[in-house]
Amino acid sequence: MRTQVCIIGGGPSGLLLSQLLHRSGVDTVVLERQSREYVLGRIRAGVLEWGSVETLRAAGVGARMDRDGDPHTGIELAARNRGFRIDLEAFTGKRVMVYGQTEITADLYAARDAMGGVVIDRAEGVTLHDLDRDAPYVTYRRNGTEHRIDCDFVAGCDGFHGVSRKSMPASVLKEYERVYPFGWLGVLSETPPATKEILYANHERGFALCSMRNPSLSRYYIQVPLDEKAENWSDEAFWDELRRRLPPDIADGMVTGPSVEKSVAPLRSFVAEPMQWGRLFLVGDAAHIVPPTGAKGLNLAVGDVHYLWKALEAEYGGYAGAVRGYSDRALARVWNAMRFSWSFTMTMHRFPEQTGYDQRMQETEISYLEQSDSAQRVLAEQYVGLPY
Ligand code: FAS
Ligand code: PHB
Repeated sequence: MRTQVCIIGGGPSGLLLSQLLHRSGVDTVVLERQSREYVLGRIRAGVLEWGSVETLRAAGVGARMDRDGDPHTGIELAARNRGFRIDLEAFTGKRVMVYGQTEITADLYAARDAMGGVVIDRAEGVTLHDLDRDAPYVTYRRNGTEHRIDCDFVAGCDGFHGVSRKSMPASVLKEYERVYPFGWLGVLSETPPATKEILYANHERGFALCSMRNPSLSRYYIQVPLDEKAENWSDEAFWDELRRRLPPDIADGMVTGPSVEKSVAPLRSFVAEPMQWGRLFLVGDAAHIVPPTGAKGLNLAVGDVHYLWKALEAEYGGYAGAVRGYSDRALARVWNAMRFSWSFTMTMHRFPEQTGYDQRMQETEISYLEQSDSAQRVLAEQYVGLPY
C-alpha cells in the first residue's frame, strides 16, 4: 500500500489530522493499535479552547459539538471552602466549550467513515523505517499477516506510550519531565452537575474539581496519593471526601449517585524535543503531557494538528520545505501551556512535604487572584488558550 502521510494512532490527534488533510486533498492512512470500541470507550478530557472548537469546525466535525456542547464564559476557584468566579469572556472576549473527548473521537470516526478515510484498527507491531531518508515506510501485523505502507511522511499521533517518539535516535531526542507526587481520582456520574461552571478547589485535604459533560452527566475529581487505587474508594467515600473540599453551598446542594466510571490518573509534565526528525512528526501526547489541571492536554494536541495540517498542506501545495518549521512553532505553544499547567497545579494541590506556611502561600495567591483584575486576566488568557 502507498499513501502520502501515514498516521500512527487513531486517537483525537490522528483522526483529526487525517480528516483535515483529507479535506485538503492529502492522502492518509491511520494505523490504530486498539479496536475502535476500545478507543471510543475512553473517558478523558472535557474542556475545549475556542481554537480547538474552530479547528474541529474546519474539519467538518463541529455539528454535534455545536448542538450538544456547552459554551462557558467563566470558571470558579475556591480556597478554604470559599469560591469566586473568573469571567473569562470579559477578560479575553473568548469562551471555552465543555464537550467530552469521547464525543469528539466518535464524531471523528463517523466523519472518517463518511469520507471513506482509511483507519486500520488492531494494527499490531507497528514499526517505522527509513525516517531519515526520502522514502520512509511503516510495517505492521493484522490478523497474523504482515503489511507495509510506503509514504512521504509519518505523523506520530500514538500517545505517550506509542512507538513514534521511541523511533527517534536517543542522540537527537531531549526529554524534560516532572512527575507529581499525587494523582486524580475521577468519577463520572449520571447526576446533575453541582456547579454551572467548572470549579477548581484548593483545600488543605487536597485538590478537588467539579466539571460536567451535559446537564445530566457530572465529572468530578479529587487529588489522591500517587499509589491510590480506584477500587479502594466506595462511591460514598468519594462523595464525602469531595464535599469536604468544596464551599458549603455547593457541597450541601450536590446530587450524588452511582459512579458509571471511576479511575485514577497520574499527573506529569513532559516535553520531548524536537517534535520532528527526518520525515517523522510527533503530535499530541506522543510529544508532551500536561497535568490536567489547566485542561490543556487535548487542546495542545489540537494545536499541534493545526500546525502540521497547515505545514503539510503548504508542502503539497508546492512550498517545498514548509514542514521544516513545524517543531519550533508547536513547541513555542507547548511550553507556554506547560508553564501554565505546572503553575496552576502548584497553586491548587497539596504536596506531601507541604507546611502550614506553604498552604497559606497558596491561599494568599488565590485570594490575590480574587481581588486583582490583572491577575485574573493573566489566568484567563492562558485558560482560554493562546492564539495559534
Ligand atoms: P491518545 O493517547 O489519546 O491517542 C493515541 C492513540 O494511539 C491511542 O488510541 C493508542 O491506542 C494508539 N497507539 C499507541 N501506541 C500505538 C502503536 N504502537 N501503534 C498504533 N497505535 C498506537 N486532557 C485534558 O485536556 N483534560 C483532561 O481532563 C484529561 N484527562 C485525561 C485522563 C487520562 C486518564 C489520560 C490518559 C489523559 C487525559 N487527558 C486530559 C489528556 C488526553 O485527553 C490527551 O491529551 C489526548 O488523549 C491526546 O490525544 P492523542 O495525542 O491522540 O493521544
Ligand atoms: C473534565 O471535565 O474532565 C476536566 C475539566 C477541567 C480540567 C480537567 C478535566 O482542568
